[in-house]
Amino acid sequence: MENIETVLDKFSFKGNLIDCCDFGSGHINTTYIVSYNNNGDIDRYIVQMVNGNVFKNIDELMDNIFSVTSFLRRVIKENGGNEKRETLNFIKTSDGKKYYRDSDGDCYRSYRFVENSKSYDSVDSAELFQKSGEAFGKFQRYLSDFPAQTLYEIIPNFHNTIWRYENEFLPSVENDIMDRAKLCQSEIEFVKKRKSDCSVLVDLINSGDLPLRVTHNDTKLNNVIFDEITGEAVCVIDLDTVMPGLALYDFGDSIRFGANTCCEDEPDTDKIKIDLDYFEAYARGFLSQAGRSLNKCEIDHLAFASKLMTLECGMRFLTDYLNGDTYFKTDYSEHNLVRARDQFALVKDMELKMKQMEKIIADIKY
Ligand code: ADP
Ligand code: GN1
Ligand code: MG
Repeated sequence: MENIETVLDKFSFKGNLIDCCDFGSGHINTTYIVSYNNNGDIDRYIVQMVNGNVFKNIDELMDNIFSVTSFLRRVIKENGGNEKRETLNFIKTSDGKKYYRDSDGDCYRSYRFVENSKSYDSVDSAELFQKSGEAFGKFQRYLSDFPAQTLYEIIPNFHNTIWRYENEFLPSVENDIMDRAKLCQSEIEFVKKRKSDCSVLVDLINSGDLPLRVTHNDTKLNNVIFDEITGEAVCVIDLDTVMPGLALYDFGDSIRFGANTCCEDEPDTDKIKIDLDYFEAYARGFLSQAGRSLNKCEIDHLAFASKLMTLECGMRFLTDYLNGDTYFKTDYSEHNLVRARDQFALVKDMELKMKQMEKIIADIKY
């Protein structure tokens, strides 16, 4: 990794660099916020080193992001919005490239920081969560005419849960390269007992009941930014995994993260529950924007998808723990195991409340 100032010199930022700090709390990329004094105006940019272990083809990744954001800019303008705030605006390098590859092979990209905005790592009110549901629902609606076949599948099988079970989870248990399986037998069994859940959505795609749409695929609350002054959702960020997918993945992953009463690495699993008020608030927000374009099979599986995305994410954390923490950023050696346990505690609570979750969805008018 080159010195960050050497990297910044490759972009066409105007003015003098006054500050560069680590930023954000994503599990994948390394994010900085940089400030430039441009004749007395302070211009701020996000600069990110893209995780090359996760994203193998940066050209395809950046092509996807540039085509999606240009499409969104047009639709936002047509709908009377502000395209400078409501989608990411990327900055090319001084030699006109979409990213900079340094001498070690690490890749960096940059976009304008949306001023007076913030992201949240946990939900602090049902109202905030409802707004994030509106933002992701609108994101999907705005991309409904995007030609999906022109997008690269950046991480194949990203939410193909049964594929992850068979090709990632089971091999990690069998190979047990860190000799950690003995420390998580009950968690391994928890996943194995739910194998039949893993194929439900994939089977419905194959039978033609669930349509592929252009989806975000990583709809954590901290991938939406909010206006610091008005409190309204401004923009959906972290576009690395925008690909053809299911509306159910986007809905379920948001619930997994935001309707949990605790954060993703709460040490006390007894505190972990699904908050049904938050579940309802998000569903209202999401359906108010995207509901009319969804079919009955999609609506009928919203509650189940919330449980499945939680199970899948827990399985991914557990797989990474067994593989020696090579995918997600971790702060301590048990971090991925703690995260996996939390997801499974949430799955258990959703299983208890599944009927109530289904009724909440059935009662929403949109
Ligand atoms: P990762 O793939 O690592 O999650 P993100 O693109 O989501 O990377 O960025 C990491 C974090 O940085 C986000 O979760 C968010 O908290 C923060 N972030 C990124 N861009 C902005 C922005 N324009 N305004 C506020 N926060 C931002
Ligand atoms: C990662 O990049 P971030 O932190 O928004 C991961 C998601 C997981 C999430 C779990 C590309 O999201 O799939 O659900 O962590 N992103 C990728 O917190 O794998
Ligand atoms: Mg993120």
